Amino acid sequence: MSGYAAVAVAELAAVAVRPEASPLTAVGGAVVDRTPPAVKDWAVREFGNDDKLVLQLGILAALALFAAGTGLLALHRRRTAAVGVLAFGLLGALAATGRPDSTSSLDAVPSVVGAVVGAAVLYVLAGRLPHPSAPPTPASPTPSVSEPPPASPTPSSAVAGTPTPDEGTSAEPPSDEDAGRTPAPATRPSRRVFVLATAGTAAAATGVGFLGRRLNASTAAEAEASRAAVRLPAPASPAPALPRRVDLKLPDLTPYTTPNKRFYRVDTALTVPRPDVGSWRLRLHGKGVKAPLTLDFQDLLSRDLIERDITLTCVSNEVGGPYVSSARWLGVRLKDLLEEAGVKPPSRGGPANQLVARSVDGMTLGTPVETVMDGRDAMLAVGMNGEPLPFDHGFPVRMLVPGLYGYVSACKWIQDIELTTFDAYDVYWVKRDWAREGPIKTQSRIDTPKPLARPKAGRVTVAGVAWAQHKGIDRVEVRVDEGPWQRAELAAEGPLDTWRQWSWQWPATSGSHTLQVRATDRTGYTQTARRTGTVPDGASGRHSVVVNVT
Ligand SMILES: Nc1nc2c(c(=O)[nH]1)N[C@H]1C(S)=C(S)[C@@H](COP(=O)(O)O)O[C@H]1N2
Ligand SMILES: [Mo]
Repeated sequence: MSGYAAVAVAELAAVAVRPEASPLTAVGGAVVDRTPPAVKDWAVREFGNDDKLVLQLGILAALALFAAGTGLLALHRRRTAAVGVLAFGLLGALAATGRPDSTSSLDAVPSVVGAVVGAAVLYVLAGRLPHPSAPPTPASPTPSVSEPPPASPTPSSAVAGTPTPDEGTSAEPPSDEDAGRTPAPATRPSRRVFVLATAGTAAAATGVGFLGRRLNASTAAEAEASRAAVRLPAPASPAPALPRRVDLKLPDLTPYTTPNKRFYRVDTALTVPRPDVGSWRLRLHGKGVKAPLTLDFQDLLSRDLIERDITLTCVSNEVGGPYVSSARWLGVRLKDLLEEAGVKPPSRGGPANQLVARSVDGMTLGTPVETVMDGRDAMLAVGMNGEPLPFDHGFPVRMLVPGLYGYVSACKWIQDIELTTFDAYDVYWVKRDWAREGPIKTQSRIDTPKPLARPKAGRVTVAGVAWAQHKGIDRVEVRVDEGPWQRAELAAEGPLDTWRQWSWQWPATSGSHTLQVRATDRTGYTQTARRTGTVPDGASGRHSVVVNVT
C-alpha cells in the first residue's frame, strides 16, 4: 500500500516538476541508458514498439516485489522498513538526475517526495497492525467488533492528500505523532483501524494518481492543440512526381509510402516529448561556425522548403525486419543553413567533421559534416506526408539525412546543432558500442508470402521491397531452395533515396520450400550470404522465408 501511495504521489509531483522526472520514467530511462546494445537490440526485436511498455511493467513488478518485501519487514521492524523505502526513493532520484536530459536537481523531487510519503504511510500503517509478537489469533474477531469506532482514519489519508511537492515533506510529522501513540495502549491495536487506514490510503492514493493523470492529459491536449494550429507552407521545391507504377499495390506488399500511423518508431523516450512550438528554438553553433544562429519555428517556415520522398531505416533492423518506412517529408535544406552560418565541410577546409544534433530529451546523434553537405537532401523536416510531424516522429522539427541509418542522422525533437569533431565527442549510441558512421546497407525483404504460409501449388506471387538509399536498386533476384537466381520484376523507380518494390511469379510445386532474395545496388554491389548482427553498424545477409505449398 505504501508503495502504491509512493508511486501515485511521485507521479503527481512529476507533473509539477517535469513529466520526464517521474520515477517510473527516470528509472526506465536509466535502465535504457545502461542496457548493453545486444540486450536492447533483443528487447526492440522481441517487443517491437511495445518495448517501453514491457520495460515499465517490469519496473512496476520490481517495485511491487520491493513493496511486498518491505511490507513483511515492517511487521517486525517498521523503522528499518521505512528507511528502506527512503533509500529506494533515493535510487529513483539518482536515476532522474543522472539521465542525459536532466538539467536540474529538481528532477529528484518526485522520487524523494514519493519515497517520504511511502515511508510515512508504511510507518503509520505498520503501527496500526496487531503486533506480530502477540499470539496470532485470527479466530478472535469479537474484541475488535466491540471496540469503539476509531476516532478517525485521517492521519494517513491526510498524508496522501498532499498535492504539491513542497507540502509533501509535511507528511512526516503526523507519522511521528502517530508513532509516539502506538505503543502506548496496552490493548492490541484494532484490526479495524488498520483496515480503515489502509482503505483510506488506497482511496487517497488513487485520487492523487487520477489527479496526476488528469493534469498530464491536459498538458498533452495543449501540445496537441499547438500542433493542430500549425499551417505548413507549400514547398519552394516540390517532390518530383512519382511514376504511376512506383507502387505495385499487391496484397500484403508494403505500400510505397508508409502512412504516418504505420511508420516504424524507434527511440529511447519513455514519455514522448511534446515541445511547445511557440517557445521552441534551434541553436546552430560550434567549431567553424562564423555566425551562430538561433531560429524559431516561424523562421524555419519562412525559408525555402524542399519536399522529398525518403526511406528511413533503423540500424537495429534485422534482416527481414520491420524498422524501415518511407514518407514524403517537407523541410529546410540543412546545407543551406550551415552555409549561411559560415560552415565549410572538411573537404573545403572546415575544422568540424562531426555535426552533433541534440534533442529536447537530451539524446545526441552524430553525423559526418561531409555527408550532410555533399549535395544530398539532408534536411530539418517540419512535415511528414502532408501534416506537421507527429509527436512520435519528432514534432516540431527533426533531422533527416538520406542514406544514413536513423541513429546517426534522424534526430527527433531537435533543439541544438553543434559542429565539432569525432575525436572530441562521442554521442549516445557511440558510447554504447555502435559505429560512429552508419551508412545504410543495401537490403531486400520478402513481404509475401509470409513465413510458414500455405499457398496453393501453381502461380504464387512473391513480392517485397529492396533499399539502397542514395544509390538506387538495379536488380532483385529470388531463388527457391538454393536453385538458380531468377530476376524479379522491379516496380517503376522513384527517387534514389527511397526503396523499390519488386515481384516475382513463382510456379510453386507442393512441399516445403525456402524462398530467398538478394538485391544489387547501382554501385554494382550484390548482397552476399554473409550474415552479421545489427551491432555495430547494421545487419547484413539475405532474407529468406519458408513456406509450405499445398
Ligand atoms: N531524440 C531522438 N531522436 C532519435 C532517436 C531517439 O532515440 N531520440 N532515435 C533515432 C533512431 S535509432 C531512429 S532509427 C530514428 C527513428 O525515427 P522514427 O521513430 O520517426 O521512425 O530516429 C532517430 N532519432
Ligand atoms: Mo535506429
